[in-house]
Amino acid sequence: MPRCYGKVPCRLWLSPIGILYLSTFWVAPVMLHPQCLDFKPPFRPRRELEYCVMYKEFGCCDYDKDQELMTRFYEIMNNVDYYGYATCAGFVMELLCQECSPYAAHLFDAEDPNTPVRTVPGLCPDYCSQFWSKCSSIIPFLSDDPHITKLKEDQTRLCRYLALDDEDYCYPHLLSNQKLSQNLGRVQSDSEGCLQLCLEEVANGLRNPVAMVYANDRTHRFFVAEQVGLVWVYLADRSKLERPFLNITKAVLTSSWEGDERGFLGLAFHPMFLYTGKLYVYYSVEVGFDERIRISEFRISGSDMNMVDHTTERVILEIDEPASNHNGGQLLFGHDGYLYIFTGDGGMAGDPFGKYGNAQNKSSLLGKVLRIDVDNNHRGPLYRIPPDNPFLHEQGARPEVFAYGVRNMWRCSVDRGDPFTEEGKGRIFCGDVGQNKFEEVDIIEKGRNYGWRAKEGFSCYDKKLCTNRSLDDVLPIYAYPHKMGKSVTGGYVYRGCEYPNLNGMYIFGDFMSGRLMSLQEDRRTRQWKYNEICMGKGLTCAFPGLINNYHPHIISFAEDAAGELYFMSTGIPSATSASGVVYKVVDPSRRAPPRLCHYDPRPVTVKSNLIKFVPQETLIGIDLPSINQPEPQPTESYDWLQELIDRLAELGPDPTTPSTTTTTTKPRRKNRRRKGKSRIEGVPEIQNGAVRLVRNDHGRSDRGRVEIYINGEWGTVCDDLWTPRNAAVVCRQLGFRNALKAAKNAEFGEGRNLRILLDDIQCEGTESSLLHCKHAGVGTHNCAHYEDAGVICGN
Ligand SMILES: *[C@@H]1O[C@H](CO)[C@@H](O)[C@H](O)[C@H]1NC(C)=O
Ligand SMILES: *[C@@H]1O[C@H](CO)[C@@H](O)[C@H](O)[C@H]1NC(C)=O
Ligand SMILES: *[C@@H]1O[C@H](CO)[C@@H](O)[C@H](O)[C@H]1NC(C)=O
Ligand SMILES: [Ca+2]
Repeated sequence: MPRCYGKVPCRLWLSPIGILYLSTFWVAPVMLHPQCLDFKPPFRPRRELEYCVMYKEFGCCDYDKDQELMTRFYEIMNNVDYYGYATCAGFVMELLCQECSPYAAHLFDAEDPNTPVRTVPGLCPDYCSQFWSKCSSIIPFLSDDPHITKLKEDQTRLCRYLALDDEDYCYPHLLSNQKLSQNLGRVQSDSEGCLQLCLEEVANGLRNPVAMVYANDRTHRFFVAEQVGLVWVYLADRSKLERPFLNITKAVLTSSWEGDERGFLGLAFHPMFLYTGKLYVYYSVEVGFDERIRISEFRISGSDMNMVDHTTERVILEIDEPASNHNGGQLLFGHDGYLYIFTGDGGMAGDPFGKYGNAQNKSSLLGKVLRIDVDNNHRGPLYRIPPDNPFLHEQGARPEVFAYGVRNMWRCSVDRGDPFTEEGKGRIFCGDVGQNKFEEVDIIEKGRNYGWRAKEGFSCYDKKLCTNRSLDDVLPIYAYPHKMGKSVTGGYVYRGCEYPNLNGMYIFGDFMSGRLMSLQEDRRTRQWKYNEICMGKGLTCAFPGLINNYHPHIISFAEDAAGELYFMSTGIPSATSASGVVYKVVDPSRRAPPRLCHYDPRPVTVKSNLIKFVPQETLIGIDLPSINQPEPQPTESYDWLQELIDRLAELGPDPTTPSTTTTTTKPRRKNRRRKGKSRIEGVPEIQNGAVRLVRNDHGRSDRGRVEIYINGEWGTVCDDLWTPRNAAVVCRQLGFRNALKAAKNAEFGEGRNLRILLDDIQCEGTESSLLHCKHAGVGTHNCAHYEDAGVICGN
């Protein structure tokens, strides 16, 4: 997990997301969006259209539909004589071909499922009267709508019936409507260049989902790993197997503390999994008194293809972790077939270990990209060193090292390359989490130095190392300052089939700010162009099944077997909170032509119960009834924003109607709803007595104000009678061995927006939580926040 320094920074998301919600609410431009009669975005047909050629570049018809319309045209025209043909053929063709218009759903009133779909597109009055005067005799052949048949003698009434409310959008006026035709088919962006995308919910109820991978065995299953050490199988239809694929919760070291970076962190299937049955996992363990990261190999069960044989674990590599943060966690197979392992620098702040830190020290496996060969390891060593590893012959260097100068790469991916030209194929992209100022995105190259701790992003961190001529580091392709986010989550270059506009776009995010971002390379200059990604405003995401909001803590990204892009985020970043959701990224402005992205999954034999997927999320901010509300001022206040968000959520459409424009309201409270309906049996929420360390500034995670969770709320602890023994209970609970200091007088800031929950605590030092020590009753105190207690922990 990326680092997250406790409550205060973890919660900052509410401001940016709140503003995002606000802008959907205040701006809410009721703009049309391109949509076909099948409720999906338009596309460029694969095969050239022969009839409705005006929509051959972009529209809603593929070749088959076009042929069908042409057949209909001839059927209709069979009923008229030569004169009728000469005057009406053009009209009939135009009317029929509007099914291919990118705005077909609008022209045929198909956007509102409460009204029947029109048989004739919405016509502008002038056009309608021309049509009527020349071709009224043809109307019965065009439409079987009894209403139209009835009105066909009455031009005024017929044309009123065929009109659309908004004259700019009727046929043919919409053709000359600049706003509708410009940028048609391209990703829409707002005035700030923020790309408007939408999401589809794919899975939910997950506890800190850290990874989602596929097995490369053509089953199109996806495997989602939770930080506690569980991996779940989902079938291509998104149903989930009740029995876990892998369960190593007993071995995995983690806690319920929000932002704990330890746990089950990574998972990679062998590229030839179908034949080898092998997969690799990366997790935190406690061995004696040491914390380590472990990379293990497992094999699939011989009798159940949806289950790992838990007896097959072989530990490939174990590395001591000097502190509980910065554990890296990415595993992946490169296109060279080798296993890449991304470790963190070992933790604390500023990579303090050794003379110049771990990351610059090639004798250490920490702060590195490692590369090993795990093929044919059934006999002999568990892994071999690839013969072209860069430091094989450098004295003192570990031969596993592939690249160095890494702080804590959180989420890396391999680019599949352009589907046609293969450009970019095999590149490895990573997000490297920063220290105090910058988050960065890197492309990993063999033998290179990624700069840490000499540099953080483009800037110097350790001045002395930074100015050393022999540093010879690679700069990031992009770095962003902490006002945009404080913990990068690396993503993927989109190479899927369904959304051609996104091809080549590197999409990534930030765990702390909830920001989604994109980079696109200018092929000429090789410069990477940045664009933020926003959720589509107004009606942009008003397609059935799409949503326009997500939980803010972006934990990880994923690609499915077909190359479509996903991300995972949660509302409460605790390994025990089942509020994680998997989202698929959708471009509402354009899709691939129908059937292009079709695949037939290899059958899966299922021996466990299947749990059908039930989406929980809804589109928000659409067609809000006008309400009288004072314009709110931006503020940091948690409760105020939460309330506004709740209120907006309550105005959202009822999730049970597939309506895109419905104004039905249904009360819902985001967090409450999620807590109430966790659908995984027996999932503990945060335990009573759980603690976390919080600092108002940005710093080490081994120290901070003590906050405790009791009966559904977080609160602070007073320092009356606060002793090293009390501190020891807290530190051990958080996975540290010792308490170095019992801090008093709000040394780590005041938790003013929380209640003071405990006072007069007296521990023996062996209790498992402060609740088990002597203390005044919960909530009973005679102290104030300037006495908030803190700790500094150590190992
Ligand atoms: C995982 O295994 C543990 C024992 O190691 C067991 O208590 C737990 O119920 C299992 N979880 C699931 C979801 O099967
Ligand atoms: C480099 O790392 C190794 C292994 O951890 C350690 O023994 C050595 O002292 C470090 N070197 C320096 C210069 O810090
Ligand atoms: C620069 O780095 C090299 C290699 O790490 C080291 O040998 C040298 O002493 C450094 N020079 C200075 C001036 O620190
Ligand atoms: Ca760097």
